[in-house]
Amino acid sequence: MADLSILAQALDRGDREKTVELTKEALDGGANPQDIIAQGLQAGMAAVGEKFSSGEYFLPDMLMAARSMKAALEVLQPALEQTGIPTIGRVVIGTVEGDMHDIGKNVVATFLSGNGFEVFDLGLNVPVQKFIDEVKEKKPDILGMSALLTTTMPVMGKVIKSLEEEGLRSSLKVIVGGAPVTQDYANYIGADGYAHDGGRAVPVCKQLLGK
Ligand code: B1M
Repeated sequence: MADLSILAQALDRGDREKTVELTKEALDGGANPQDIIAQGLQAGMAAVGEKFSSGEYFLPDMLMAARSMKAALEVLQPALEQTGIPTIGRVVIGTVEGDMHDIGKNVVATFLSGNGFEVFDLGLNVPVQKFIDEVKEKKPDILGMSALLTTTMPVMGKVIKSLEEEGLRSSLKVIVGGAPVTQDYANYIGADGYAHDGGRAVPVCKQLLGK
């Protein structure tokens, strides 16, 4: 079994080539893609975040780690996307306005589409009005919002308020997530669901739709 802590270290160093190589090795060696993400890639990212907080790392270090993670996720994507599963429900998802973090949101979107959801990914830095417009147009069963900054978390509440004002709130379920988001915060802003990570987003979304 692959030692995923070595993968975490390669990502922490921002070594894209090694991160991709070790991800391929782990996958070929039979490791579960979800474990590769959680114990390898996400663990490496957590170390990067801590070093950024302590002043050991700077913005370029975070960017190098982000690029390494994106490249590794591309390797994992086919394994995460099973085929032939009937559509369970339609999801519109995005990272809220002011927030340029999209890696976690991409992981959640990949997990959902790999588990039978039809996913419309609006990308990052999505304005409140864009969420509303897309809900009107795509008529999703679920709206998913991601926020990685304490300063952008409140935007998720603003979107929920706008949905209410537009008379759209009762027609869909809302799930929120992102590193600083908690179940308590989700309850506070009136979301229907919260997931700590991409793997858990799948059962939460299924449960929200009674599946
Ligand atoms: Co930034 N950043 N960053 N950053 N960055 C954090 C978030 C930070 C915690 C680092 C730190 O200080 N320790 C900190 C936030 C502090 C705070 O608000 N409390 C921070 C900061 C301060 C900043 C800047 C302000 C830095 C600066 O400019 N001085 C700046 C802000 C830019 C902006 O958004 N306006 C900034 C910029 C960046 C980069 C652009 C360099 C890069 C992002 C690149 C990208 O995403 N394309 C970056 C990175 C990489 C990070 C860290 C290191 C890693 C984030 C990540 O990708 N994690 C991060 C530290 C950390 O989180 N430990 C940090 C891996 C990812 C798989 O996990 O995103 O948590 P995560 O997603 C998980 C779960 O959260 C959950 O499932 C995902 C998959 O399992 N989840 C959901 C996420 N969304 C969900 C939605 C759901 C359900 C679950 O339902 C819809």
